[in-house]
Amino acid sequence: MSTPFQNKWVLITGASSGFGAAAALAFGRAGARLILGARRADRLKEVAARAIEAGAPSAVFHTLDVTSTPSVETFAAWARGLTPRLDVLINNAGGALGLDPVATARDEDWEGMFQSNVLGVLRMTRATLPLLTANPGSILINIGSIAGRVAYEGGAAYCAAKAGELQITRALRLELNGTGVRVCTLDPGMAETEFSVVRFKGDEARARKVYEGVVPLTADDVAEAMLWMASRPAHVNIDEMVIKCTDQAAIHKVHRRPAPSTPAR
Ligand code: NDP
Ligand code: 8X3
Repeated sequence: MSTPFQNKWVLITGASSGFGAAAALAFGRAGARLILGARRADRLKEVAARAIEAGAPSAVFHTLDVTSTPSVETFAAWARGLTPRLDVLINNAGGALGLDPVATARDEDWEGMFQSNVLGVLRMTRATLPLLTANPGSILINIGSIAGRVAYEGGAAYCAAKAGELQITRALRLELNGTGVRVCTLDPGMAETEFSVVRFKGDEARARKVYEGVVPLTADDVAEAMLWMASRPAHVNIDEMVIKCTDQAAIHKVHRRPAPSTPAR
C-alpha cells in the first residue's frame, strides 16, 4: 500500500524521546526512510526498531549533540553519505533547564538552553541545508514553543531561546525564498514528555505536578501536526502553527481539576 511519505527521507533531531520519537513512528508509519539523531544511542536504537515495526522502510541513527559543531558536522557528513537530498528536516532537539528567576538562575542552564534551542537549530540547518535546497518542495520544521511568544516567570532564558528559534525560522524563510524549500515553526504548549523531568533535573514528582488535573498534549498529538504540515502540497507553506491542549487557554491560564477527577482522554 502506498503511503504519503513512501521512501521519502526524513531527518529528526532529538528522536530519542518525546516529540522526536513520536515523529519517527508517525513518519515511519507513513512510509518514510528515517535518519535519527540524539545523544542517547540506546534510546535511538529502540525508536528505530519500533519505527521499522510500524512500517518505515529504513530507520538509521547516529549520536548527535546539537550543542557541538563537530558533532553536528560528523552527523551531517554521515547523513550525506546516506542520501543526496532530504524531504523533511525536523529540528526538534532542545528543552528547558531550570525554572529559576533571573536573580538566582545559573549560567550553566542559560548556556545549555541557548546552545540546544538556538545554536543547535542554526548548526543543524547550516550543515544539512544543501540536502534541502537540492530538493525543491522539501520542508524544514523547527520546533518552537508558546514560550517563544509569551513570557512567564522563571522562563526568561527558555522563552528567549524559543523566541530566538521563531526569529531564526522567519529569517530562514526569507533567505530561502525562491529555492522551493518550505520553512515552518510548530509551537506547542504543555505536552507530557520527558520535558519537565529534564527541566527539573530528574525530579519526577515535581515534573508530574506540572500536568496535575490537566489533560495535556501528548507527543503523538504534536507528531501528527508535524505530519500534517509536511504533507501539504509543495506550494503550501504553513508558516507558524501554535498547538495547545484545550485546558491551556493561555500560558498562564490552565484549567485544573481537583484530583482525582482528571478525565480520561
Ligand atoms: P523530551 O525531553 O522528551 O525530548 C527532548 C529531545 O531532545 C530528546 O530526544 C533529547 O535526546 C534531545 N536533545 C536534547 N538536547 C540535545 C542535544 N544537545 N543534542 C541532541 N539532542 C538533544 O522533550 P520534548 O519531546 O517535549 O521536547 C522536544 C522539543 O519540543 C524541545 O525543543 C522542547 O523545547 C520543545 N517543546 C516541548 C514542549 C513540552 O511541553 N513538552 C512544548 C513546546 C516545545 P538526548 O537526551 O538523547 O540527547
Ligand atoms: C514548553 C512549554 O509552557 O513549559 O515549551 O514553556 S512551556
